Amino acid sequence: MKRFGKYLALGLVTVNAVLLLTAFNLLRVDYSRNYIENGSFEAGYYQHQGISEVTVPNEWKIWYAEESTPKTPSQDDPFRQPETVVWNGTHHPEPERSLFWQQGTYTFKAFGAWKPIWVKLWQDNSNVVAGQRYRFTVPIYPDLIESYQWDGRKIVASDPTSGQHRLVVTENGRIIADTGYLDGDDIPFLEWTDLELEFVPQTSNVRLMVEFRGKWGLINNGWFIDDISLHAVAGVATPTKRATSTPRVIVTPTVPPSENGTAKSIEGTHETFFPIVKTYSRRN
Ligand SMILES: [Ca+2]
Repeated sequence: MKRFGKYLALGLVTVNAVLLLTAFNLLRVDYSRNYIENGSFEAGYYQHQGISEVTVPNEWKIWYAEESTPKTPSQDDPFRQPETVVWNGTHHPEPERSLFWQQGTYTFKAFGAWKPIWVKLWQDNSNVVAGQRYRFTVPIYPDLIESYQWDGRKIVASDPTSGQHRLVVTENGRIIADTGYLDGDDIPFLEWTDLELEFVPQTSNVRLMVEFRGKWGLINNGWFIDDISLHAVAGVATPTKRATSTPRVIVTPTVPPSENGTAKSIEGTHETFFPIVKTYSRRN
């Protein structure tokens, strides 16, 4: 009985120590800090595996589908290598300058003409605090064009499944939060959307990934990303709308629906230990 009491006391001391450590760590959380490194792509870049067509922002890693990557359902042509750039907008003319650059001098662009592409961009972060809620935000602009009018105006891709977008957070290889694949019904083409995902890590190491893909060989499969952030949030946040002075491209979707159909195709999401809050709000 004495030994049982000793173990009980030891257990209580351990639990209290863990609780105190957790409370201490939570007190260290800076709610004003952006925990993403080089989220606006202003801090340099490198060539992925020395490939000049695949430029990656520093602090980020990339994966892209190749011809051998299995196709998605109903896809006909195979995936091909995309081109990616960290684009300097210093001398770029308006109105594109204020459209594709959300913050600073550089924006990230991935694109492919007449070919399906699939890109994942991720960053490992070891500065999060276990038990704290975070919001991962990726402003994204799907530049998915079916054709151009005689005056150069863009005709947006009419099939909402032309573009699929996803945010994923993993911890030691295990998915802890996932938006699932969101197509054009959730992430409208030719405009900015803040794609957001909230999560609560159990450790201080997480991997944050944004993913997008186009399964048709459009005249332009393109995406812009800029001003990515990771912020600690208190409680459960509600969807937010961010004001922007960004002008929207005037688009006249006169092209009839694609023969490939307009059925929404969202693949299964994963069960997670913590509740997920996923929000996406248009920037207008
Ligand atoms: Ca930027």
